[in-house]
Amino acid sequence: MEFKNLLVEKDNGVALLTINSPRTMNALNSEVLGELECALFELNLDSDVKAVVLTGAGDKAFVAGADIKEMSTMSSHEGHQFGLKGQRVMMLIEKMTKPVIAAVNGYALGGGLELALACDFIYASEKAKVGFPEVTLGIMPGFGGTQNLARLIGPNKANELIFTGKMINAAKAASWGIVNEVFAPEELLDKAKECAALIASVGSLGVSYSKNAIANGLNMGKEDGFRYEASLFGVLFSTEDQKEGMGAFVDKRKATFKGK
Ligand code: CO8
Repeated sequence: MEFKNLLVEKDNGVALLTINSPRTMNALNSEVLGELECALFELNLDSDVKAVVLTGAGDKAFVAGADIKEMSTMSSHEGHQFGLKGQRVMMLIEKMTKPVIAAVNGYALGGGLELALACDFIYASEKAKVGFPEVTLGIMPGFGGTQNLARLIGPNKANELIFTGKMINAAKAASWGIVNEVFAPEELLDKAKECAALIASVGSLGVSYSKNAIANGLNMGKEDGFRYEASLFGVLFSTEDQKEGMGAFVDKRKATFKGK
């Protein structure tokens, strides 16, 4: 499928999904959100794709937020619908059976940071700046940011970032636990793709079930989470990948996984 605002490239199990509207700092308007929903849905169904890297075009921004110009004239009903549309994209990333790595190459603000936080983890460029400027616009985060940030770094740091509207740099974002690793700008994409390729080379069912266990387990008590993990663990023993992975270890050869 062709997109007006997105680029999709696939190489050896890894899909690179680029939001491509650098003139507006890749801001998320209704059209971009709709295209993201379609692209992510397709990538999730594509059995050749084992991991996705999500980034923004240009050297300034990952995504500088939801589109303020579009939002500025919205009615309460339209704002609600827009919020739900954005949240659908965030939830879709979380529910995808394959990992999505955010490669944050510049500003990740408001809805842009929410998009990065919905991904499974974040790699950032030294030039990245992240924050939630919503309060400076008289609104609050609305694409799941209050929920995802507080769960990720705890309420105190989330409160500070959200209540002040300030931006923090990549080093601070890493020290706060928002970003996994920081790279030189020219290295970021290669490092993200390298990590995605590593994920694409292992048993995709094990990866997918792990993502499921972590995401769902966070909404459960610990004992329920353990039980849930054990049930998924058991299911993997009915798969060809488990036989192949363990058989290859015993035979001292490289495993060839089929995702079945
Ligand atoms: N929306 C629309 N256009 C934008 C946005 C945005 N979020 N960010 C940048 N742009 C546009 C600018 O308007 C400008 O366009 P033009 O050339 O036509 O004037 C172009 O991108 C370049 O921007 P600047 O000239 O401002 O570039 P600078 O390098 O000087 O500054 C900044 C870069 C710091 C990123 C600056 O553009 C900025 O502060 N942008 C806004 C950041 C922001 O406030 N983001 C949060 C938006 S609110 C949000 O995301 C809410 C999410 C939840 C919604 C839930 C709905 C219910």
